[in-house]
Amino acid sequence: MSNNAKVVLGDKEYFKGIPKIEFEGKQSKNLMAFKWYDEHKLVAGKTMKEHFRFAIAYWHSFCGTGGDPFGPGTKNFPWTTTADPYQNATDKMDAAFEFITKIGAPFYCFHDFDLIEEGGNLIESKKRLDFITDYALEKQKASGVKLLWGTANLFSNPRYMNGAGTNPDFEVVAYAGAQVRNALDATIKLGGENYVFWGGREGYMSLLNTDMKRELDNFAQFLHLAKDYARAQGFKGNFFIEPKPAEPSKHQYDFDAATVIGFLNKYDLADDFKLNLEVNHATLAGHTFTHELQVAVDNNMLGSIDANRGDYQNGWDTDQFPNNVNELVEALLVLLPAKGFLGGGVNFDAKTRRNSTDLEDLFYAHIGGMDAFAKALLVANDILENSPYLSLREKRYNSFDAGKGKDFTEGKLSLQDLSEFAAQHGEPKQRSAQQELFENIINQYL
Ligand code: XLS
Ligand code: NI
Ligand code: NI
Repeated sequence: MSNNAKVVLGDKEYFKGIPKIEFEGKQSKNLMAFKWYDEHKLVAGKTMKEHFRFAIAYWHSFCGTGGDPFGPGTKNFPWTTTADPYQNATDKMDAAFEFITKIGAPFYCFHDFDLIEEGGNLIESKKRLDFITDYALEKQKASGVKLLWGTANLFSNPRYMNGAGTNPDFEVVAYAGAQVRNALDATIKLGGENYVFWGGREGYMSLLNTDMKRELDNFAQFLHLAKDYARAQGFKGNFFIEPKPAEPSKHQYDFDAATVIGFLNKYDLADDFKLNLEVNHATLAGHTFTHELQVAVDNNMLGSIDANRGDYQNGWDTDQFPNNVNELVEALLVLLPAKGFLGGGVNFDAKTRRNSTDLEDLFYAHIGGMDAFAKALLVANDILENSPYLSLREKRYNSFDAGKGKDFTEGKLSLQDLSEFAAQHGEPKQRSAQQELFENIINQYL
């Protein structure tokens, strides 16, 4: 069955010769087709489309031309050809919606100034955003593509070099507030389902010149103002904080899932704010992605994910497209039983390599990422439904299911009771954790 997306073009076709990408199955040799991602396929009661809610990241796919500290961009995007920011923004949006509808993703995500270049002052910036969001509204209507989340870029402009909401200077905090207000307006206008805060400069380069407590208190205050404003405008979606331990700052306050959950609870923000977890941010924090997912799920805080992967030999956010099915199976073994995201989906916060310079590469990258998730979903579901995986894990805890173990769980025992029990039973019998057996189950179902 063909996917539902309707290809929406502007005045011209940017990805010429590339048709709408269809599901053709594993036996297909067509490189421009899905082998595993069939948006209609039902898995554990939901279609693949509903499970993932895939979103395309505006910044990487349509803005980033591949510049790095050692050289300029390499990608000659045919939609950034004029000096007029308005024309550029319109062309870029035509290209974006052409791509999004050809790949068949139901959602997209943006930073305010991915859509259109920031103006010289707040008034001009607001005017530009009003213009481009009018156009985005038309494009969304024509295509059925929806906005998964919007956000404000509070890290690129030099004014934010010392932070935005955590800046030691109130003038900068206020400016950031104005920018967030406009980004919230844009998100709400476009029916955005969520709103993200990622704090690349909300942290420090040196603790010597930093009053961490004051910055965190201010940050919480800032988030409260943003939330109150959006709620007053009728925004019903979730706010997400996206943890990352470092880069560009030496230390970022939203270090990892556990740190952010502690922060949200401390400052009374946990009802409105959930987490947007990114794979490569987890690994930078010294965790597996699965660990971060589990922390979020266990705290009922899993809002959304930014899909990508890091490089195990590099210590930074390489934002490569996901392709490791084995690791994704482990992630889905956490996600599937959790029954989905709190409002979010799977956003490809990933970029093609600097030397992947063909327009086709953007398609291969997303096809690969979507297929990897789809295949992992099938495997994870098979494991959960047909293997002894869950029961083996439960069995490790069965001493708490009855008798004194159960009494302990229910708070019925004292430390004195534990002593008596231990005295009666003596040295506990050794019980294997069977790690290799658990690992084998994944390979068996791959
Ligand atoms: C950067 C972040 C960023 C957020 C949105 O590392 O992943 O892209 O997702 O601001
Ligand atoms: Ni991200
Ligand atoms: Ni990132």
